[in-house]
Amino acid sequence: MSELIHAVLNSEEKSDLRSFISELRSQEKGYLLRNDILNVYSEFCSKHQKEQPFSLLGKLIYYTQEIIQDSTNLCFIFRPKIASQEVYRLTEDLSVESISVDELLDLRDRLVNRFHPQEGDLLELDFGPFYDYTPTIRDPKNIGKGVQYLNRYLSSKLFQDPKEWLEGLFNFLRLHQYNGIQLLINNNIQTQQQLSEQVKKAIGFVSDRPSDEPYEEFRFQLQMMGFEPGWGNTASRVRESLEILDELIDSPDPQTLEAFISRIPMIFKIVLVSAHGWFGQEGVLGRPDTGGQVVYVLDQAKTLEQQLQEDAILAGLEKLNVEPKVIILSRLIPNSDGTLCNQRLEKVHGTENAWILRVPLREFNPNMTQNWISRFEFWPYLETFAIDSEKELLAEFQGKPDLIVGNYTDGNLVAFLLARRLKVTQCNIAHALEKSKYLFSNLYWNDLEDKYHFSLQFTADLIAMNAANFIISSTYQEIVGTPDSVGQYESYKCFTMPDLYHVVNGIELFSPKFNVVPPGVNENAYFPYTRHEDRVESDRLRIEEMLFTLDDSSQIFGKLDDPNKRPLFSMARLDRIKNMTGLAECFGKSPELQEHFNLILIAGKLRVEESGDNEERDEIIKLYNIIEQYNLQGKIRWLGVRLSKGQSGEVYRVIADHQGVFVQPALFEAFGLTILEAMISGLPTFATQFGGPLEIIQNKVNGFYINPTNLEETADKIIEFVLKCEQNPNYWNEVSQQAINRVYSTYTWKIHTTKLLSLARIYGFWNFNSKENREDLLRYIETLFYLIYKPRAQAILEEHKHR
Ligand code: UDP
Ligand code: LCN
Repeated sequence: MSELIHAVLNSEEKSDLRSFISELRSQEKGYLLRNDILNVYSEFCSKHQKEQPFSLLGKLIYYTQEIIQDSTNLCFIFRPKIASQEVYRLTEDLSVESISVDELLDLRDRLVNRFHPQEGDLLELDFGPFYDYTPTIRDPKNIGKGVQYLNRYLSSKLFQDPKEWLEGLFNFLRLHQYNGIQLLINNNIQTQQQLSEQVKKAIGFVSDRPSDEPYEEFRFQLQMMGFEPGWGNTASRVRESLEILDELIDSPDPQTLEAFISRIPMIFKIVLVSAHGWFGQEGVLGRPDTGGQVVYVLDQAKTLEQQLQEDAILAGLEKLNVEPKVIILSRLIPNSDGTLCNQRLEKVHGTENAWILRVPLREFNPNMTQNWISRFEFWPYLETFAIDSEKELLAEFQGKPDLIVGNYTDGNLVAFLLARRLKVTQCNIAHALEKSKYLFSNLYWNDLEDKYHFSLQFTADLIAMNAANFIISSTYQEIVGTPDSVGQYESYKCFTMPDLYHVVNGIELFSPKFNVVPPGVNENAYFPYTRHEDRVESDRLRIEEMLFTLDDSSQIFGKLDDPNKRPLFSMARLDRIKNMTGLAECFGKSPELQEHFNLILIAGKLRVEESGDNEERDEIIKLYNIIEQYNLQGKIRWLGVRLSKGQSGEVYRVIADHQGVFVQPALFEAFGLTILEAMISGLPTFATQFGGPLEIIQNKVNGFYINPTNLEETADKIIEFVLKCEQNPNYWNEVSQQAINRVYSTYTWKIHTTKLLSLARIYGFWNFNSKENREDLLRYIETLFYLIYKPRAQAILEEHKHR
């Protein structure tokens, strides 16, 4: 970047830079984020009739993420490529110097009047040194492909240092048991040398048998050779597994390693932690804090159980009464508002052995712990919840789980506490990291603390993401963003929490712990509207009436003047970031949209007094104001209904029957399950360009991007689409079919679970071989937990006691 700055300074564009700086100086804001910078620059260009992207200055602006102004200097924060940052100070006389991370963080503190050097230095958190022992990916485009990298790394180790690594592999193979029954190898094989010899012998033995001969018929002979169940269910499967091991011993390569580890029967019991929300199978979706995560975890639990069963059968464990078990761990909510969230144990529908286990919070204060608690207030309860859950899980599993998966900040922190105590592999799933969702959430954390408690949330995030053995993200950009926007995990790399701590290196983005594994969509509930044979006519009629004509003011607002217009549909929780009000405003401001469409919203509740959530209450009021301001009576229906999965599937299909569209207008969306649901149903979908939808949709191929902060442009895009549909009646069908194809080819739960289990095995193996290297990191993390997180959580608890 330094070269580029000097190129600008040494060219005739130097005067442009001067004028641009003076333009910046005229702004009220001292801290400009990317969007502000682009706006100022574009105004500057039109004022001075400059060609934007082609100049050197234009290029420099392209890489600028933030600009901070103080009384004399400007600080430019550049992102020359994904996951990297360079910071420069530009003085009044246009001299340039690079500044360090420490200086940058001090500067940010100064900007919010929280820089007090006379009081001594602030605590600095630096996770960097702990990653020195572990391999790191070099090329940013390979970030998120951790397992491929790890396989390559491990197999090269096997190759370079066979003695040590084969010893590791041998010890690993001896480790596996199911309910006390030894698997894979027994005491007849005592050394890795013997292992290598016996494998060849066993291959010879099974090769002589009919390929489909069941394992049980030659189990005894294999046992004598040192092999226990777990290699396969037929002679040919056992042979295949042994041959892969043989090849791995002789000439290791990444594919062979992955193929072999993926076959090891080592995962039977899984915990999925999803603590804060209403976790249930009915009547919970759409409540504040309870959306996609619950859908995701439930679907994941079902498919995981199924996959574990299939794997156990293939491994030849059927006769051992192996019963894989998946437990979703959540909190029990005594005042459960008609849901089953007050039940300790609930079986997951359609499974044999997947359960929701709900553990109550300790009775610190019945006014709090008997009721639902917002995710922003949940922090004080997590440690004791983890301790109590540990006991319950051990009892339910009759032993330790093999894998613990956390969800969202709170679940990930509980997963860390459990994994640390039980010494089990920990996987994290963020779903949404609030840090990038709420602008300046770290810089102004102190002012926002009462409402959001970000100091706890971001500390918990740092703890859990660093402690996790592996992290799965739904998209690449969740980790490191796009060429011009910072990723969600990337935002934890370096930031200040003024007066609390500075993070100089919060996470190693190039660590192979990161893996992109997107979720799927429940194909029983959500399927193309054209599959008439699978649809129930009476349901269709009921949903049709509910959406367009039913008069029920208790849960539906608005009567349509012309119910036959195309529906412009959206469904989301009613929080600020989901921006349902933005969509209503976009519709209100565009007579042309109103001419072509009715706006149908399924969102939250209809009455302020029915909501217990601050943001939801604000949004309800705002939505009514917009309806009034733009006179939308007769053009909008707003449904405050709770739908079952089957019903919501039929909603999308009925909207598609009417050749409608789906709009997802969030200001930021981490992933966006409604987009998958709408697309698989066959709805042309317009989704926010901020976040995950950018990877789900391929613009103008199987859907469309919108910038929800630009209402006019959003309206224009939808109008352009509808006009095209009117000219060419087949256009709607083409986009609809492309949307369906996109989901079936890329977003299925089968793909997700196969990959997740393969990751769990490989990281389990890696963890086993590198355990001692992590202890110092985990000790550091524990210190943060006890010295920063816990006292702050305690303070909230004191406050809760007085509620
Ligand atoms: N949902 C629902 N009713 C509502 C709002 C949402 O059933 O009123 C469901 C929706 O079908 C989807 C999930 O909740 O399965 C929302 O997931 P998404 O990832 O889109 O957003 P999140 O709420 O997790 O931020
Ligand atoms: C949370 C969100 O905010 C959504 O973007 C995701 O789709 C959902 O969780 C499931 O991961």
